[in-house]
Amino acid sequence: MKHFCFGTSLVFSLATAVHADSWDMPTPYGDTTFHTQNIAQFAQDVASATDGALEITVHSGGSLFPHGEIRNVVRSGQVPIGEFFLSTLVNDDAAFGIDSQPFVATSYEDAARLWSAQEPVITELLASQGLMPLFSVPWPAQGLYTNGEIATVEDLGGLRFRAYNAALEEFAALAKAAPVQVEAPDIPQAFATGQVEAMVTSPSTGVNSTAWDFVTHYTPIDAWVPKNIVVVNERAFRRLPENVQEAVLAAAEVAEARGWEMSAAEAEAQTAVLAENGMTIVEPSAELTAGLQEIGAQMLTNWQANASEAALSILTTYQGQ
Ligand code: PCA
Repeated sequence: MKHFCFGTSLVFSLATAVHADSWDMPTPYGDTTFHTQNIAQFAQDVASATDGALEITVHSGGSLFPHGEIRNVVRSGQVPIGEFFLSTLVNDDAAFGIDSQPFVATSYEDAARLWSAQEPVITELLASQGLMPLFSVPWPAQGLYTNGEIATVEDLGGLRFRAYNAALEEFAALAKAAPVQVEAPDIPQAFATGQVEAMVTSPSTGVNSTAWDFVTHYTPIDAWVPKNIVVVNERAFRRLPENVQEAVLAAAEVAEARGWEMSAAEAEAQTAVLAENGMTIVEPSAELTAGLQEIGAQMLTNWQANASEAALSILTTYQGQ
């Protein structure tokens, strides 16, 4: 009997070992970022729903792969899963970039409607690369960080301006500022060394990078609500046992809903943290808003000129809703 028990537990543990999968997951943002915290919870949810059959190890802050490589390494299968800023894929297809166009969707409500129009289009585009989206979560609306008040677009002229994607580069250039690409974890260093002197980002990233150490003013222009996305390599996903696949999809759905809620809570709370740390929060002047809207209109015209039929359909679906 004893012998039999031993045999059974050995077989059982071998079976567990064979079926247990362990996934490395590169992400671009640091551990204090709410996106990273949401993903850590997602990984925990998957591990507990599958009794440890799938363990996801999150490598945050670009520590395993730099942000710009994450899509490619998931695509090639070097890692099975990863997170990145969705609109960085705009060179593949304009469809990926619509959420970073100024004044298209500026509230969570609009961002959610835009995402429901965008999701089927980008799902198909990603499928052609062997990728499958799991969930997408927005950042709070993007605001302006500067030294001193910015009353008009002209006040941005000549400033070395931190950018995180092509749209923000275009935005800075149209404002006659000088765009410099800097990843979020490198923001404090870029300001400290004078590489940049102004930026547009969320209150979350402002707080995560202690913006009050290098800028005095925050202007909530709330011009766009860009998203991160978590994707899996489709072959890696299909290799998982069916019940594990189901657990991943269920946890992803929960993570998307939780992430949107976290984002909305951050928008207010982190703006308050900027103020508590001595930053001056200035509502944008009518003149500044009008100037930024002109830039947005120009950018959207350029986006449309580069957009595929499928990308254009996102805008018509969204605007028709
Ligand atoms: N934070 C990220 C992307 C948008 C945001 O709010 C960043 O600044 O890189």
